[in-house]
Amino acid sequence: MSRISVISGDITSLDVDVIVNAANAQLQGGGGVDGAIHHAAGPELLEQCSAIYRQNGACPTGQAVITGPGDIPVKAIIHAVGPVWQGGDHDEAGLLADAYHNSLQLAASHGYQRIAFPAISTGIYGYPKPAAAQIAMSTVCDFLRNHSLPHQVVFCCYDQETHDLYQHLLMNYD
Ligand code: AR6
Repeated sequence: MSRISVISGDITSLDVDVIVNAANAQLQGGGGVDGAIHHAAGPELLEQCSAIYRQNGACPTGQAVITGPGDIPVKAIIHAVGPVWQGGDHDEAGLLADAYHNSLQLAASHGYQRIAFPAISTGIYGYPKPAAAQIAMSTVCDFLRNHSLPHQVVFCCYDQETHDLYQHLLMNYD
């Protein structure tokens, strides 16, 4: 699937239109990629997130909201809330797929061409990396088959294991 690429690195330094954050339901920043994004974006991002939280309340698991980019040189940031891994029988797979699908939907509705995802839920939220990679890849491939936007999806991997998992899956989708 030529519209998908897999790279290693820090999602805050990519040349894309929109980056996805692995956020928490309160949109209040945290550790992992969320911490890196808030650190790079500066205090304006937290203000925007707090305003959304004040207006809408918590962002349900599997849903996503969009903000401006603060100081990060992209057009927008999508904050998606992935599931906390609880053993697999709490609809974690469906909710993780929803987080990817709803992020893609938001990006498409704003006309964005290039989007980058981190491996949502696979850090602090404890989702097993191989299963999460499979869901990420199949959800994105299904979406791209049916939509012209976003045109390009980048899976931004922060560790070698995640990179190898995505690379292997991508070869099987070609
Ligand atoms: N660029 C790309 N990927 C990264 C970066 C980065 N700069 N930093 C970490 N990762 P996590 P979660 C990878 O824990 O599991 C926060 O506190 C990381 O190696 O960031 O969805 C939120 O506020 C892993 O592969 O997100 C929530 O409370 C992936 O990003 C909670 O953590 C996701 O790991 C969300 O947990």
